[in-house]
Amino acid sequence: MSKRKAPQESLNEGITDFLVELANYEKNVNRAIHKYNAYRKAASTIAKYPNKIKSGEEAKKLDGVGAKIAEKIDEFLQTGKLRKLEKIRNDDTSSSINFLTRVTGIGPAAARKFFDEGVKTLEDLKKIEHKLNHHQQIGLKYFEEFEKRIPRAEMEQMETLILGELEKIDTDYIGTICGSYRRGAASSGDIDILLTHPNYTSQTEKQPKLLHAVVDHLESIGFVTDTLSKGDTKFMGVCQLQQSDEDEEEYLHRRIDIRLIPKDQYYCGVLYFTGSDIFNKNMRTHALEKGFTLNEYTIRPLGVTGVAGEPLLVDSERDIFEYIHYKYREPKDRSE
Ligand code: DCP
Ligand code: MN
Ligand code: MG
Repeated sequence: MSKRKAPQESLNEGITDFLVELANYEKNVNRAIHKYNAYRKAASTIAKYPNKIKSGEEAKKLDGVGAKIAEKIDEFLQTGKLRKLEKIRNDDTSSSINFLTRVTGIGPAAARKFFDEGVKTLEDLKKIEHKLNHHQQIGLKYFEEFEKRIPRAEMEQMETLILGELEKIDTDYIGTICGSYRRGAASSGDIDILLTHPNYTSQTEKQPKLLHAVVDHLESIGFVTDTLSKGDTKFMGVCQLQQSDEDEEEYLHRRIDIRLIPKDQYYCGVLYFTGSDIFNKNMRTHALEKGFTLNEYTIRPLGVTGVAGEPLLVDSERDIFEYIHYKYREPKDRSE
């Protein structure tokens, strides 16, 4: 999961930028996830709107834009700024907590705790490095590098490398780079890899070896450089491409997540981890309206009493769209 989302480029960039800033404030400082979602949703519909918005009234007609956001849009259009945001930016507590959550491994709760202990800046964190857990220490070590987005060309190089190495370990592996990369993004915050193998299904034993073999191999060739966490089905870590003779500069360290998924749940996983998160939410809502419950593992019909039945057979992403009568969308059209 990446921390910094790409800015939304649109005719209404000023508006979408302030909405995203408010969203992050609600999530990181107030831990108000519903408000975070509401601002993100409004930002995403406005980003898609093809005209330059001239008033809050006009914006209010769009999905997810209510009276309060419309009011903020009016204030922004009339004055070029937002008092609420100016206040947040000038507030020591908010800006420090917001900053601390940019370190991977530091969530809103840990950020609040560090702040209460007087830890506010990168320098402060370095001084109490021994108090950080391993994940946070790595987050601190690569702070500047993780802040940089990964250009698509580099994502393509990593995809080629990873899929090539998978083939060397065991030709039966199936791997997909999901996340924003699969949606065609020009840059990505991290690398999200989904992995499966025909020997592993939800009916067999867990097979952590299938994941660890891949991680160990990627480590042995020097691609994976650090581990943040390594479980039976999920690896979170750091990777780096090796510099070649043609390259002028070293590659940066990048965040990489690898998930091992049972074969029968693979396409629900691919769908979920391709996102976007807003697209996922909308699709889940649609599924519920059609009487199905959809998550990152399965799609199940809901009985009259609202109890979920057995998982339906899924052999492709398309199958899932068809079960719920949702028009198929290519990954590049799944921003919301
Ligand atoms: N996801 C989700 N809900 C969340 C977190 C993640 O549905 N709360 C899904 C959708 C995301 C995918 O997982 O697209 C990967 O998560 P990332 O945070 O890595 O998001 P992206 O890859 O889309 O963007 P980025 O380029 O910033 O990494
Ligand atoms: Mn990710
Ligand atoms: Mg990602």
